[in-house]
Amino acid sequence: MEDKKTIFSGIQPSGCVTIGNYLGALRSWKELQNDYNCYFCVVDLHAITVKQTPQELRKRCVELYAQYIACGLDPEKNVMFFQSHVPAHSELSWLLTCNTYMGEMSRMTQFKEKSKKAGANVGLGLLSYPVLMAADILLYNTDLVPVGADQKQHLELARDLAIRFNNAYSPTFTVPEPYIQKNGARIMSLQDPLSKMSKSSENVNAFVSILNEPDVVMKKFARAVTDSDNQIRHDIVNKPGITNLIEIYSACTGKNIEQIEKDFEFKGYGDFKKAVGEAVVETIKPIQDNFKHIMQDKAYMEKCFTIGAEKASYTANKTLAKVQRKMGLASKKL
Ligand code: AQP
Repeated sequence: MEDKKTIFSGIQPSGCVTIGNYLGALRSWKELQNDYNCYFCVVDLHAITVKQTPQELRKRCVELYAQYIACGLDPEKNVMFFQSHVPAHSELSWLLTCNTYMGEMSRMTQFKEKSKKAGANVGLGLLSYPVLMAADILLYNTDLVPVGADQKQHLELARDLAIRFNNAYSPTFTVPEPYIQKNGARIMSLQDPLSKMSKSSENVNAFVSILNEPDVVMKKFARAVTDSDNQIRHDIVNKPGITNLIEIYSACTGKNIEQIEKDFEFKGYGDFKKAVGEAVVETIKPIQDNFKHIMQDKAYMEKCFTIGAEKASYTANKTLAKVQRKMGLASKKL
């Protein structure tokens, strides 16, 4: 196990996992667990950068942990835990914040986008959250971070902070590299195919959750925004809606784009949307069965996330202690 490279990744419990999170992230994490030392975290501290209802958030945290297991992540092979159960994340985040410049935070694209939605009262957490993400990664001597295009800028910050700290004090952090996923699809919103599918979207027809019932999935695909020429052709510029559906169908069935275009050459959008819906229903059905089963065994989950937090804390606290010492914080022994 020691010779393997380390991977850290997490999803925020800001909603139920979508087919975007699954096809773009979780499904490939499942492949990684055999070849890497993996830390899979439910990043609940990230979710509170926007307003949450406490009871709902608490419920979503547990459900997300269960969804990790339902999607095939094995708590015995990986370190799987809740971010808030390992206080070193918040502590390192502050220490790194003191080594971060305002300018590098305010130019983050995701901050600019999310703060527009937040209006006049933009929370400070929304600005500083990439530093928390850097802390998440750097605590575990992470070699590789699986990232989608939208997270590249944040990983770049984690690298910059690691290099800056290593140069200012002495070599401490492993500088993480992006892990480019093999079949990492980027799934777009069903209502606005120019924006990515997001679990926290206000329009429930914009995303398909992995726990949606079959009839709900079929309806959402039937309502998916497309264009009017009725040709099933992959063309990201002129036909983003149908292109997104082709990508989803391809990710679920394993068929390539040319094959799909050929199979549906003489069919209309109605038939294709039905086929995509069915392929998604079939893909998520085993996950839903697993999820129901896991949610009935709370004792098992509790055992898994307690052990996960213990293992994570062991490594995280070692890194944190090193950083505290190097920065000159008060010693516990004289
Ligand atoms: N639409 C997507 N297609 C492919 N991959 C996606 N990911 C997210 N959306 C898509 C990948 O899922 C992982 C976890 O993401 P996250 O929950 O930490 O944050 P996010 O990227 O902001 O995901 P959401 O669903 O859009 O959450 P909200 O609505 O809260 O902002 C990441 O690996 C991401 O690349």
